[in-house]
Amino acid sequence: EKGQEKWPRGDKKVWEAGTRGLDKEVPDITKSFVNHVNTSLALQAYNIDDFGAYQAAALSARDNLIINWNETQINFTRKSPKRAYYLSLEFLMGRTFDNALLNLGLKDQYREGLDQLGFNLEDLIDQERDAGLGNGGLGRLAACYLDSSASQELPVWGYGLRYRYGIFQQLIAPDGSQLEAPDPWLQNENPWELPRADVTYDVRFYGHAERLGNGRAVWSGGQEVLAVAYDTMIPGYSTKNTNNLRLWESKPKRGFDLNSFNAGDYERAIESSNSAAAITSVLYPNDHTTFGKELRLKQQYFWTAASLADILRRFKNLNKPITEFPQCQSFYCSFVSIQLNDTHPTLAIPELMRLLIDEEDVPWDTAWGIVTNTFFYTNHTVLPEALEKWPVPLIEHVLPRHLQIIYDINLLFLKAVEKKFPGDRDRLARMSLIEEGFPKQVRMANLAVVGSRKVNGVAELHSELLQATILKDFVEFDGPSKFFSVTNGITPRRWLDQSNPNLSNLIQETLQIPKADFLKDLSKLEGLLKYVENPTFQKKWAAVKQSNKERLAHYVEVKLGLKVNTHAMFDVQIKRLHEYKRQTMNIFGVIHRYLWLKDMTPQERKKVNPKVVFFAGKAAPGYYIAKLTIRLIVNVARIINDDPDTKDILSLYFLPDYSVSLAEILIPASDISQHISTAGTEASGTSNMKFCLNGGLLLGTVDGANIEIAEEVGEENVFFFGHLTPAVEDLRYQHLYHPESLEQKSPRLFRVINEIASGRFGDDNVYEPLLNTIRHNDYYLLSEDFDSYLQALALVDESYQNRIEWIKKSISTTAKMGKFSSDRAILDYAQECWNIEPLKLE
Ligand code: T68
Repeated sequence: EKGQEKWPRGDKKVWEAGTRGLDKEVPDITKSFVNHVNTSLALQAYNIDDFGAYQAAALSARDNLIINWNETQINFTRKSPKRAYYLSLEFLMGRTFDNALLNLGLKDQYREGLDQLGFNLEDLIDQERDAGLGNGGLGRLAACYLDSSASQELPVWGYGLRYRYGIFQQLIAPDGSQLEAPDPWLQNENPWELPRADVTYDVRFYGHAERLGNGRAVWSGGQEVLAVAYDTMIPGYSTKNTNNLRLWESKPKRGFDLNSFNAGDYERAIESSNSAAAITSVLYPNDHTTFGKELRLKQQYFWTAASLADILRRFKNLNKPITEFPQCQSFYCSFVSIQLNDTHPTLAIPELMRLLIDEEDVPWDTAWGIVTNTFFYTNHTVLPEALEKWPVPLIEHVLPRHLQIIYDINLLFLKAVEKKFPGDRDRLARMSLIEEGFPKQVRMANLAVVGSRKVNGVAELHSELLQATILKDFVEFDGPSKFFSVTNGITPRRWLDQSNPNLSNLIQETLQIPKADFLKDLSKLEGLLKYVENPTFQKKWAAVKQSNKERLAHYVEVKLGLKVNTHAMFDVQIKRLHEYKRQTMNIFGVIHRYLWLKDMTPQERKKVNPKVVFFAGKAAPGYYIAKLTIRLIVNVARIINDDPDTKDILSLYFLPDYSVSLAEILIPASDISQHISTAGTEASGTSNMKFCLNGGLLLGTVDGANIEIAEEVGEENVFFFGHLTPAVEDLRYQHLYHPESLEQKSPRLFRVINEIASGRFGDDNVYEPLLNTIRHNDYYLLSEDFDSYLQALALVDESYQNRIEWIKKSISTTAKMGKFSSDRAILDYAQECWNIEPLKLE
């Protein structure tokens, strides 16, 4: 007993039994954990901390994944089904450990085993750094789709880049503005990846391309860089199927230049090796803007070239004729479909042409037939500034052979357009892959459309807008059947079971079905509708929300040292900072509320329901107006939270460094969330789905997937406001040519803006450029929507007063979210595009 006191943590007997590894009393998990502590980490019970324990537990969970992964991949190789590849420059995975345990169905066992060894599972989960290899919705969508592909047992691989630095870490400076710091997420070994030293490809840049006269060309010289594969296991939920995400790292082909080194020119010697390694060094932190930087182009080519080489090599192992590479008449003679996640991987189109023509000696027409049956293109935005264009001289310099191929594709394409629409020169100019100007530019969206079999938008409205605006000419040329819509989805494993275990448990206990039943068929949530009127169930539902609000409050207290009133309504807006998403309107709304409260007598204030507003999100480092918005939010928070008149009924928090794992805490705690983009600008949105799945109500504009959410859950359960898409163009025109004074348009907005300008929230003049965007042309129509926004907020307040009615809305919302599972979305792609079928590992 005395020795027991000195034992550092957990049960000494269990540690000892685990070390011996023979004791039948000790579960395998314990043995494997202790074994990893002792061998992989060379630690002991005496010197292991939570981080070490996380590593050991992760390695032991990984052992399970590796076995399933191997068996799945061998099964795919043996049965050679048609496969789909998801090419995405971003995979915003977040944490893996918790998700792996849930998908493996081992979470409870691990919790128990670790407890005996003196560790708390939740604390270990918190040790993991997010894999932040993405900016926002587009990257997180890719991650949800991988989870669904594995869970639906579909033969799908992801291909991306292994950035050494992910999305920057956001800090808030003393003056309230955003600062950026690097995100060295790989600093402490990443247990979830397997380096594949044997899977490498050479990738060429620069040099020159010489046509041979027979359609082929030789591309030589320039710089060669090595692509090395790293594999990440993607476990399916409640299946052994485990898919693969292959990320490429760039390395110098040879260590360094020995000649220069020997000549004493050390800098020269390592220069080329540095430039090779630089390609995968960092994720570009811009969403919705393009910069035309050479390194970004090199990233795109490096990744598509390595991925295509890998896909082609796998296909060639099958010894099938090359024409069977993509879609053909019969399901059984086609092997590859490739999804392009936005235009970022569009170079895959000329690259596959190059491989087929120059390396495989395939004639142009055959090659073009293969290419145009292989690729599928998803568009994620109609914002003009986000449509990728690359200067022709830059492509010519970096990828001379690809520019030739792009010009050849364009020539044949424009001939076909001319044939269908003779003499329509404007149309030719609009549809050309090359935009005239100084310099000329390659239009990547046009290239993606021309080179793909099908093209889709990410929600109904967005797909309609695409076809009516930026792709109109292409619809007229190709016919409407090439264009369709797949509404985005989210994985209920992470966004319900993992992030909100209390709700998931309540649902299971209420529906009395195994969790896997509703987590893999989200429409089963409709079963909850039977309980909407049940007072006991309502109480339990409210108690879960309350516990999630307390969890968030605890996070805020630990991270920011601030106390949050958990009896208030929680109002949340979390997303990338962007003018079109209108965080500005939200903060103006908060200021309006503050002024309104200040105008009241203390008695009147007592009758107001308390409210807490949360913001989180990053601004692109070069996006000045978005960064000013953050600064304004932070400074307004300082004033409001400190005002004794109002602080009990209104408070405001900007939570720094928004991430997937922070979203997992914020979303389940929300009563109401805001999705308030100018109509027609948000392609879909996916956090709207996450909030509603977790019983948070939606306040939003008639935009993106908000519309379909309302269709599913019923308009009576969402708070809509603002102008509709068809009005937006006219309003912008009016703003430009017949501007009305802000004072007339919205006196309330006028007052808010004047209060900011007067220096009430500090820094009198710094906000002028932000305020001017609204005073002047107000492109995102804040002044047009502000009053109806305030009305909607008032309606939210009123509805929240009737708590029972609110809870009923909340339950009904969750119950009707089945459509928004990413399982549905991925099956849409599998059927509409890829023509692939599940292949279950028995
Ligand atoms: C988002 N796009 C859409 N882009 O804005 C959102 N862009 O409505 C939609 O729900 C989501 O995609 C998924 O479809 C993005 O997130 C980017 O992050 C991005 C990154 C680099 C370049 C351009």
